[in-house]
Amino acid sequence: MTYRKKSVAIAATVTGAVVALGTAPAIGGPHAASNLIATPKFAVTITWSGHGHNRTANMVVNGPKTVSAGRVAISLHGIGGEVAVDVVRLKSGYTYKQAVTDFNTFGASFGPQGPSAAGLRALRRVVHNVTFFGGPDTGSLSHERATVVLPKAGHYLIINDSNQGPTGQARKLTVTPKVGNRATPKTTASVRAITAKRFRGSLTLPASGTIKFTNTSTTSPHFLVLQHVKEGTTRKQVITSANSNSNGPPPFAMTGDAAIDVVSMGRSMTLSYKLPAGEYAEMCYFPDLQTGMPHAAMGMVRIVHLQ
Ligand SMILES: [Cu+2]
Repeated sequence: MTYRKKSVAIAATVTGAVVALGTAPAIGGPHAASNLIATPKFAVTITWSGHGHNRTANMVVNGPKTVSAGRVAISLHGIGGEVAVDVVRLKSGYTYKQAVTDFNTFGASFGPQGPSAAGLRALRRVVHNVTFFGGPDTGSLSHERATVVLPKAGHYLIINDSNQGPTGQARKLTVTPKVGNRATPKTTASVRAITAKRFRGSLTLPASGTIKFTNTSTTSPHFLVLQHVKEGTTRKQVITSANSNSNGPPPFAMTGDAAIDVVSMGRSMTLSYKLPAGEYAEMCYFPDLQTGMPHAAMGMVRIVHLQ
């Protein structure tokens, strides 16, 4: 049972101006197969070791140091617990170290009344300075595959986001201008996160297959947790649980969850996974930029079925 309240997944985004530059991510254009170039592949293994406060997750990335702009594939293997990666780009003048500090400042600022004003400013600094292109989060699984789109040339980072937030470990990735088209993975369901902090899209998702996740919000990054729940569990029950302070798993939680790490506004990715069939709650725990409240507690929960 790995029901977790992800109140502090790292956030980030980009200014509207930069979003506007992103041409539509390669969504199934009719390209002749002969025009397609190979999709760069990264095999990422993250291993947990140690105990208690000394528990650390170490990331090893196998893959190219330089790729041309476009879609890249990430296969993620987690050993010893849930692991996550995200591909990010930082605004000039802002470092990954600053992002980690700001994120931890936000997380440490919670008191009985929620995060402090300084903590919320730190959260908004992260969101303002980091674009999250997404990545896989294994949840209860040990393997997941994802594809993310790196839209243009620049310096990117593959970050180890396994600690319910950034661990500080990152691998540099240089992206050169686009040189050709790459295949778009076949997906059989789609999930959209919208500005109103709700999920839209397919009500039936594959139990074993590939889904497309798009953040169409204009105001906030989002992520997606697919949590297996008992058949008949209502959206209201899940929202009530997200608002409670109890730490144990709620009575409706069942074994099996998979997740997508933070995705900035206007970005899209695919996730491939294998989970038990049944009823699931789609949830986002990204913190509200004004209050720090996790989106799920504000109603960002949707009931779907995997089959
Ligand atoms: Cu959200």
